[in-house]
Amino acid sequence: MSTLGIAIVGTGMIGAVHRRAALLAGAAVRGVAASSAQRAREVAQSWNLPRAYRDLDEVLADPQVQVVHVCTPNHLHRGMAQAALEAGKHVICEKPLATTLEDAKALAALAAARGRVATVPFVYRYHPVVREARARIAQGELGPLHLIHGSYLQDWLLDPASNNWRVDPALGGASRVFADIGSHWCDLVEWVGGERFIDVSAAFATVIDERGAPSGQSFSTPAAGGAWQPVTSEDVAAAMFRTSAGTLASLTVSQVSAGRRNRLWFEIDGARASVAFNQEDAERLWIGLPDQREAIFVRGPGAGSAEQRRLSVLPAGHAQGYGGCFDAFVADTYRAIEGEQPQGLPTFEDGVRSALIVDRVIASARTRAWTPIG
Ligand code: SOE
Repeated sequence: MSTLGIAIVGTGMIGAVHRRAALLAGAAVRGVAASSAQRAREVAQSWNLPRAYRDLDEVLADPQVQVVHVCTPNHLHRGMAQAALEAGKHVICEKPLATTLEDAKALAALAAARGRVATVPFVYRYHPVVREARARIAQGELGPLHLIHGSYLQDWLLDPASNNWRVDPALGGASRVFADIGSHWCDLVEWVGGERFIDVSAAFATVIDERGAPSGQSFSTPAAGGAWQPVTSEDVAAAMFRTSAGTLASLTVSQVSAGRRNRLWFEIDGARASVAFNQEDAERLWIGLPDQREAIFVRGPGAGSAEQRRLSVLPAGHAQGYGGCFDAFVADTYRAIEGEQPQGLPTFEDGVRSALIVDRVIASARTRAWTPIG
């Protein structure tokens, strides 16, 4: 495999995660672009990179860059990913792919027309035990599905002093908590369960009406001072879905649930068995069985499905986790650029699917009605 040259655009918490994953996958990080030339210089120095790009145009003009990682606030995704594709680059674009369904569709069409690899980090697909759950369901171990349920809860916006660009719909998009983290849950359970949602009934609530001045990165400690601002995006949401096979699903999402830092949890209950997964305890898959039995499948390279083994790069008992998912996702994106076809790689098409679900969830919350997804 030849060394890929990559550039990272956006230097917040997630830009640093992309950088570590790129390095581990053997790419050469050529440089970084940020919200200002000064910030790009500071980050390039601390990351020990050859270049601090003044802006995106400079990134795209660099012939040593084959892949652009778009890690900026959501409202910039469309323009940046489009420019990168038009310049012939492969693109990894943070989720949500775009803040509207139309923009997400336009990006996916462009990536297909240009024949570029274009992926979106729905990285929870890369937990090895998630792959195990998917394989067991695909093999029929659970039988027909009866129910899908779960939640994705965080608390980094619990303090009214906390604020962030995501809270502002002009920068984050019309939906906040659902588009930011509900999108992960929907991608995950559709992919694991193999059934697609066709209808939704959703409700949103903003429980903190005013927040301090926007500051800092996601999950950072709020800074004091600044004028308080009214909040219009949702802090919590509840949604019911129905799949094409008729299975009911329910989801609760929140960024204001004390003590829940990044707890994505789902359970899929079938006629013969159930499986449950907790992102904060991701070394184990719970398997519920009839006749007073239950089992735990432990992550590791020595047992289980082929994909579970492939992604278990450390022995059982040596925890992997979120960072490992990101590393595997980025490595698979680069493998796709080299012509391989890694299983379960989330692409711009998955970004469009997610944008469609978010669009329909928003419509349902506004109209208070069951709304078709399609
Ligand atoms: C913030 O809520 C965030 O960083 C999301 O944007 C990510 O997609 C999720 O993986 C963790 O939380």
